[in-house]
Amino acid sequence: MNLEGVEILHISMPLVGAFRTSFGTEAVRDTLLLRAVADDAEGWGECGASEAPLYSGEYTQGAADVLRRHLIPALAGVPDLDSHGVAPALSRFKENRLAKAALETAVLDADLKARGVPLSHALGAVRRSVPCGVSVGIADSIPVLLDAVEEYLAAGYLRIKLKIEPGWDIEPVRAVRERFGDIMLQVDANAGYERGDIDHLLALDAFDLSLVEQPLPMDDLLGHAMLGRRLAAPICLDESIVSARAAAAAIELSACRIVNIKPGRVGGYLEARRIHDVCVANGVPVWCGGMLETGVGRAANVALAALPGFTLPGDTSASERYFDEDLTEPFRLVDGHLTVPTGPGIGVSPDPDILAGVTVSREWIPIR
Ligand code: OSB
Ligand code: MG
Repeated sequence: MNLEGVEILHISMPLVGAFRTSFGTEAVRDTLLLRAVADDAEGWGECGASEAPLYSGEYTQGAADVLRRHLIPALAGVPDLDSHGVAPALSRFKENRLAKAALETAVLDADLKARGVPLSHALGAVRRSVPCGVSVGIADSIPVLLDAVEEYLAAGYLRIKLKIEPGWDIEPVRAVRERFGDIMLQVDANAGYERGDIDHLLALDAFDLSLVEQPLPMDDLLGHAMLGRRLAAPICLDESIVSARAAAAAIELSACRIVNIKPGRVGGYLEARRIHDVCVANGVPVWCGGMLETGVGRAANVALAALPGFTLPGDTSASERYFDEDLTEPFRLVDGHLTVPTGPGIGVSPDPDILAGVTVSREWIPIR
């Protein structure tokens, strides 16, 4: 493909409700969209970064900076560039996976749109719709939490994930289990605990959880293995799994029995696919995580979630769980599922008028 340049759009979209996790509260989706322009098509990629570096070391303005100074210019002069050439062209730059993923996805979308191939098909999807869960933030009180969970169950979500942190764990989980009975229930600590909390975390085993996501720091695979020897619920890793190599190591070390695959966190959909393959080969179930994406990122996540190893419901929730007005045709929950887009590439593009209304700034980076 002949790539002419990439536009960096900084967007700001209010969330329908503030989303609180152990690392902070997000009330606005503040991130980047990238528009890759080739001579025969254009493609879109959404960055997983937020305004502050709280989930990982990346943040929106930092991602914009590394993209404009280093990553986008590095695509110049790559012979016969296609989506598979993006990661190798960027590999000498360390880390910055959320930024790299956004760029690779924009190029991949342009490439697939030019060839008329849906992303789901390119990745090897086997499903037309995917089962969906919902991630429920830390609430001000248990009654407020129970109301939120009740609403999501009424909407049809197939499993509930509760965000936990020290001081908001056993009691909210107990309250949800007692009130709603035999639902599929899991928790996510976003690395909010330490090894000294292991005895405390074992109390979660009273509630028949489907999994406990990333209780310990991202670099503590050994701690997760130690906890995993004592906890009955399977440990699922999110932040720790930054690559297929990390996934293979975590599995070999028994640091997890389930993996949350977030394409942004691992540098893109092609690496996400490799992690899926590593997990399938080892009998490890995977599910698709989320970063509060707009319809642009959601479309691609839903395509990934249609691969055969994604046997658990993902954090691929409907548009209305995040935004009053999404950038694309809204994703709607039907019997607890979202439909996999069938159009070329990611199958969607942002509505130009809606996009204009949420765009804070835009910058064109030519590739010469
Ligand atoms: O840890 O899975 C996480 C959102 C932002 C950052 C990290 C996480 C999350 C979520 C929400 O849990 C997932 C979603 O609905 O997009
Ligand atoms: Mg998580």
